[in-house]
Amino acid sequence: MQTTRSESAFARAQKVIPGGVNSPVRAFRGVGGTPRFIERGEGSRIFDIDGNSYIDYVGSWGPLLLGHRAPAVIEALRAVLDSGTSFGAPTEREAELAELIRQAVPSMEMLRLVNSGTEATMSALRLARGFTGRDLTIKFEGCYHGHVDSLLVKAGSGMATLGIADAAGVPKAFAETTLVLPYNSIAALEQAFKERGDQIAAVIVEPVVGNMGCVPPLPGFLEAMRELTARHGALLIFDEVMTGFRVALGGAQALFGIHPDLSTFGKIIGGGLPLAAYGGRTDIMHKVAPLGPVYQAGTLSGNPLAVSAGLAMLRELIAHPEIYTQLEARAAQLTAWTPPGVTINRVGSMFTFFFTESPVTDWDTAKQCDTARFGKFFHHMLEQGVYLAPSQFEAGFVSAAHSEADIRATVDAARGFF
Ligand code: HOZ
Repeated sequence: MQTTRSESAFARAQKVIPGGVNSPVRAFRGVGGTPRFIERGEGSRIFDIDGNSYIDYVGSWGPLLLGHRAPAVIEALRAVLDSGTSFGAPTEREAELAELIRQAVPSMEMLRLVNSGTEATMSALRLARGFTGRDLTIKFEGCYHGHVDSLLVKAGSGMATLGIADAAGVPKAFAETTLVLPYNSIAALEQAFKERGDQIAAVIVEPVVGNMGCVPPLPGFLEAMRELTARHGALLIFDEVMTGFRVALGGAQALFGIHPDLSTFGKIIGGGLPLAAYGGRTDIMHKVAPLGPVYQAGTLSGNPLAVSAGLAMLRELIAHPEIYTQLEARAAQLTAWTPPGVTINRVGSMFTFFFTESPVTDWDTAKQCDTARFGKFFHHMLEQGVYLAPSQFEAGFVSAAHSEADIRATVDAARGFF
């Protein structure tokens, strides 16, 4: 496979951008080698600048549920370009997008649009503190909620990939406001609430983890979290940046029947453009400025391009619920075999091939994986024209653009490794 143009693009980028990339996992440090520089995408495929094509299971890290250049999204973007790119003043379509999100996710009684998942979780957390008058947050080891100072403690995604336990630059006092517990441990949650229940503002969780690879909640875990937070006057925040509109139209909260107080969304709701949201109970959202004292703002929030792409995406998903049946079928086809020495986790169209024989239910079990062997598998797949996330600790995503033939080709390529 020819990679000379990617190699020189990477060398050039490394001189002006840290690691040559604008988000760490893209640098291939978790698997070695040269990141492929991408020229374009179409449907289920991406094409690099050397002319290689790949079946893509990254999908821009989740947003592209309909695949690359979904016609509805591209048409909406073409149309909005004729009216301008940003006004810093309200537009009608922002309320329309908020209404569609609320229609699909009833716990989002009111919401605020922001630009990234990090912004959404940062704002939700500040709001939880402002509402409860408490400072502590519980998060779970291996969960990643963006690069929010106080949440960069034992975080997943790039932190796990690069082996950074606690990020430099985070004031100790901020990190100390976060209690980190093992994912899926009801006992640890009960203990934390027993000891400090009256100081805990919120529990924030990826209801299905995507950022240590795909790790589903064990039965009863989310239910216990809901019960304990309610009993102690703490808020439950579901970080659905990855799972929202992916594991079900109504997100993980619909799949598991849990009603959080606040939620964060991103990725899919922006249709591949920078857009995210936080929201939830009306009485809590009334604390956000200008209604209340919790301040949060943004010049590009509600940006016309991003909102138009998001609207087009959500209208498609709401009009075609059969997309979720197809996603389930394709992802099941992809994971309906047991490679030796591998445990496959999957929830809907999110999946991970963990290079361990033991079940993966939390960070302790995820980190037992043979990451060197994963790296070999990753490069084998790349050579075969399949683009997986370049880290053992990230989820893969099936899109509605993946055909049965794509999945068959992927399984055939993977079988060739074992
Ligand atoms: N942290 C993101 C996925 N969990 C990766 C973002 C990116 O590299 O674009």
